[in-house]
Amino acid sequence: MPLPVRRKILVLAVLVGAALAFVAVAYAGNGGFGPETPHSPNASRINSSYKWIALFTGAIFVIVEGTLLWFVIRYRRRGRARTVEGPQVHGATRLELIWTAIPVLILAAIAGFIFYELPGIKDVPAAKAQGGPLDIRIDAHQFYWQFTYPNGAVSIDEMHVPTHRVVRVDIYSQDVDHSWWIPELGGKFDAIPGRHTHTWFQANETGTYHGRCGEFCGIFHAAMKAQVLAHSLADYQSWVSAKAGPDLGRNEWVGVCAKCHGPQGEGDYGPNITTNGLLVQPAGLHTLLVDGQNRIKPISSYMPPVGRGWTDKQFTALDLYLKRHIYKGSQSGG
Ligand code: HEC
Ligand SMILES: [Cu+2]
Repeated sequence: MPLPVRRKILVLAVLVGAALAFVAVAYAGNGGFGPETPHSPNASRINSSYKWIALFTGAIFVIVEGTLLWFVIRYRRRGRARTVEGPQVHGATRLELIWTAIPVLILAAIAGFIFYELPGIKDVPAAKAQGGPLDIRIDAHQFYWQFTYPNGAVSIDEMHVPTHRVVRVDIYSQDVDHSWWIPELGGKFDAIPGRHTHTWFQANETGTYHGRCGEFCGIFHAAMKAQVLAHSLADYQSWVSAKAGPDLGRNEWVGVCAKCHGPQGEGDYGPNITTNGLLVQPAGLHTLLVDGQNRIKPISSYMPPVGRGWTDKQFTALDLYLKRHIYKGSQSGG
């Protein structure tokens, strides 16, 4: 014997609950249902593809859920006994043809659109008028991004670029899989050890574009934030030729070591290193940075090979910074 249900209250509660759930999603801080506003031609093509697909999936959602609701109401029990069977229907050739043909057409429309947009997403524009793309090398490391500019300048976690310039990025990994992703500037590209991937973007206005590593890569994966700072051409040029060099040591400390050893080297996930003589013994330190280390068990105290692929200039800049600002022991090195 089914319990008497206060139907109206139930229906009302479900409707109010559903409405609240949608409101929460619409106001969520992630920008709601849609992707970020694009600021690069490839990103806006990805965005149009998203909208084109959303059009069909949205319509299908409304039709399917609408029909479901309609059937639930139209064919409700109306006091019939629970054991009574409904009419048995066999075959409906015309309906079956329709619901096969329509999805085929939808898939063709989606595939056609994507193939039309793809070259504009994937292919790096020749940018002849600009003298070719600006090439920046990306090295993904546990747990930071390293950017190398055509003049040899290096920055960590922050990429500086001029606006309105095609930037080609060549992506490498020095250890495990990572993934380069600045949503406002285009799609996601994996950094795979032993392989080389590339993508591009062209920032349409000055500003800061945020991204983060899109592939879980270890304990400090969440600290692998990347920022693209788009400047005017003059600001970019003065940064890359004059500012990048003097800031290198500090940026390496902040972007690489401080994430694990604390802002002053006082210790955090990694040990306190302020009085560790290695900080002022370049040769030993370089071996540690290139090989990584895991003396203190368990494996959770692993120091990755964070300096793999570094140039002499990078090591020198770090050595100088450590000596001046971090090392607190006696200068003999203990
Ligand atoms: C992902 C976290 C992480 C990062 C990044 C990191 N370290 Fe470490 N570091 C550790 C851990 C963990 C240990 C302890 C390793 C062990 O088990 O021996 C350590 C150990 C050390 C030691 C002591 C080694 C010894 O044998 O006495 C020094 C010196 C050091 N790190 C310097 C640095 C410097 C300089 C940087 C930046 C270039 C850096 N670390 C970046 C986690 C990190
Ligand atoms: Cu990563």
